[in-house]
Amino acid sequence: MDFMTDQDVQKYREDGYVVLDGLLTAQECDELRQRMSEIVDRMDVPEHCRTTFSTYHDEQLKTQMQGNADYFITSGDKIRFFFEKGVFDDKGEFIVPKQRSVNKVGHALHAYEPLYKKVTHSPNVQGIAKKLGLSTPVILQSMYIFKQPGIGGEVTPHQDATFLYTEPLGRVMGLWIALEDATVNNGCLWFIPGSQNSGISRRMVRTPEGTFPLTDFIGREQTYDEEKFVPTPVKKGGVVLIHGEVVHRSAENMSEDSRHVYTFHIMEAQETRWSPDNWLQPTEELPFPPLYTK
Ligand SMILES: O=C(O)CCC(=O)C(=O)O
Repeated sequence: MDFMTDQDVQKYREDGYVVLDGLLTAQECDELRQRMSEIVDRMDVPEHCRTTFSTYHDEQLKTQMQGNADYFITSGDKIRFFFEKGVFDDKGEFIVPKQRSVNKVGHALHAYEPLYKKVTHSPNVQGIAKKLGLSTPVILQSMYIFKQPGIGGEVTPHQDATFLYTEPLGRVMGLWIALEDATVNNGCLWFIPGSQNSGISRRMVRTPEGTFPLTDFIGREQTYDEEKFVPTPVKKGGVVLIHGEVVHRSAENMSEDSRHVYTFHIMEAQETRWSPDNWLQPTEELPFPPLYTK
C-alpha cells in the first residue's frame, strides 16, 4: 500500500498541506538528531556570526552585515549555521550552551550528510513524489530547524515561493519532518487552508551584482486574519507536505521542549523555470540533485 493515500492527495490539493504520520521511525529520528548534535559540537563559527552589533562602529558594522549576508547567500551548497539572537556576548563567547544556540543549519544537508541524504531519497519520500505525479523532481535545499526551548523565535506568515520562485508557480513543495513531537506549545506550524490558490504577494530577489544588500523584496507580505490559521501538530516521525504557495507560520517556542525538524524542498523540474533572481542557485559543486536516485 502507498504511504500516501488518495485521501491524503485530495487533502493536499484542497488545503495546500497534509500531515502524514510515520515517515520515520523513532529510532531514525533519534539518529538524525544525534548526528546533528555531533555536527553542532564540531561547528566552526565564523567571526561575523559571533560578534554582536553593539560592539561595532559603522564601518565594522557594515563589514559584519556584508559578511553575514554573504554567508547566507552562498550557503546553498554548504552546511552552515544560523544562530538565535543574543546567544553571544561582546567577546563572541556563547552565553547559552552551544547546542541551544543554533536556529537552523542549512542548506545542503541532503547532499553532504549521508544520513540526511538517505532520508531525503528514501522510498517513502520518492513514493510521495510519485503519488503526486512528479516526473522529474529535484532537491532544492535542506535545513535542520531547532526551535530551541525558551528562545526559539517565531517564523512570521509567509509562502515558500517568496524565496523559491518558479514559473509557473505550483512547482515547489516542502517536506517538513518532525524529529520530536511538534505541538502548539513548542511551536508547531499553522496554516491557512486553501491559501495556495491566490498566487504570491512577495518575492525575495537578488539585487544587481556588486550592490548591498544582496537581496531585496518585491511586494509585501499581506496581513492575514489570525483566525484563519489552523494549528498543525505532528507526531515524532511524521511529515507535513507544504505547497509552495500555502501561507504558514510558527510561533515562538516558550516551552521547555525543543522542536527539532528536518525539512527540505523539492521542485518538479519538467517545464519549470527556476528564477535566476532567487537567492538560491544551483552551483557547479552542487546542481539540484534528482530525487529519484539513491
Ligand atoms: O519550522 C518552522 O518553524 C518554520 C519552517 C517554515 O516555515 C518553512 O520552512 O517554510
